[in-house]
Amino acid sequence: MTMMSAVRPGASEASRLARHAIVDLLAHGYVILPDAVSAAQIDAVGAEMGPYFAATPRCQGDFYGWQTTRVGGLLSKAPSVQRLVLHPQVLDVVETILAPSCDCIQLNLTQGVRIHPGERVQAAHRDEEMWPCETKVKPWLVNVIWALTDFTEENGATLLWPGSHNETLDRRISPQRAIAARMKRGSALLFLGALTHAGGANATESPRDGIIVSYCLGWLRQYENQYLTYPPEIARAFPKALQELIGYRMHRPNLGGWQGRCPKGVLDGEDAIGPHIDALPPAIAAELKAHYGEVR
Ligand SMILES: O=C(O)CCC(=O)C(=O)O
Ligand SMILES: [Fe+2]
Repeated sequence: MTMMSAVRPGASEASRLARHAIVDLLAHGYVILPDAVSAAQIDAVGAEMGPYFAATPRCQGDFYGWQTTRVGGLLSKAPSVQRLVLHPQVLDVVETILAPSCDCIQLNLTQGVRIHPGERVQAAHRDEEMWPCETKVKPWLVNVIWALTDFTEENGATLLWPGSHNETLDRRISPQRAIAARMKRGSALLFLGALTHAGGANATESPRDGIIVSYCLGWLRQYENQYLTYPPEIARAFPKALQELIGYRMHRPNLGGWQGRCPKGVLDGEDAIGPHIDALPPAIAAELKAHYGEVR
């Protein structure tokens, strides 16, 4: 056994952990993956985020908070976040939950959240509230909060209302029912977009830092406009998997195109003058073929 395999789960161990995580996430609405990345990886993210947390003014608003600093567009500001977004076990869990309801999942946002000393408890909410649709039969969003500092009850660990994803939203839900997502830095909290939760109050002298990585169904409007945040000249340098996650990909049938073709064409320098080309899932393609027969 090598050093690596002694400290890192092998492929089958990782997929067993992912299966457990999926069961917990669906049952309780959240799950914590302890030590999901190494201290070195979290150090790198923290070092890249430091100057942005320091330079960005505090938020303004009763949702965002008044003693909180938020930073968006992390894939280019803090490139180490790219590895968090592409974390294989997290992606495995998220895809299992969201992929059945879309052609492909997408990145909804990346956001650094620094809760400063003195910040009050955020109002209870659901992250799926941004899409004003009464009933959502299946999950539309899975959020991940990566702990850059330890999360404690005292410093503002995210508050969660276990099981609330099966209830209707109650903004005045009892605080007694909430639990604090205590976790060590390098751990990841995953929760469903329908789970009632809130950023915690920070009663300590030090900031609480986290990174939100949010994934959603590929046919929804993204919270963070990914194409303005990562225009082609920036996105071109990203790994293909990341380009696709932010939306440089067609969502079949025929959604999110550029000039009637796959938006990846922009990154590849394709000519804007060209044919519209069907991007259909196999079932619809077969239906249309059956409708017309083989003759074109
Ligand atoms: O930072 C946190 O703990 C949670 C923040 C949150 O829920 C949000 O901003 O939507
Ligand atoms: Fe939230």
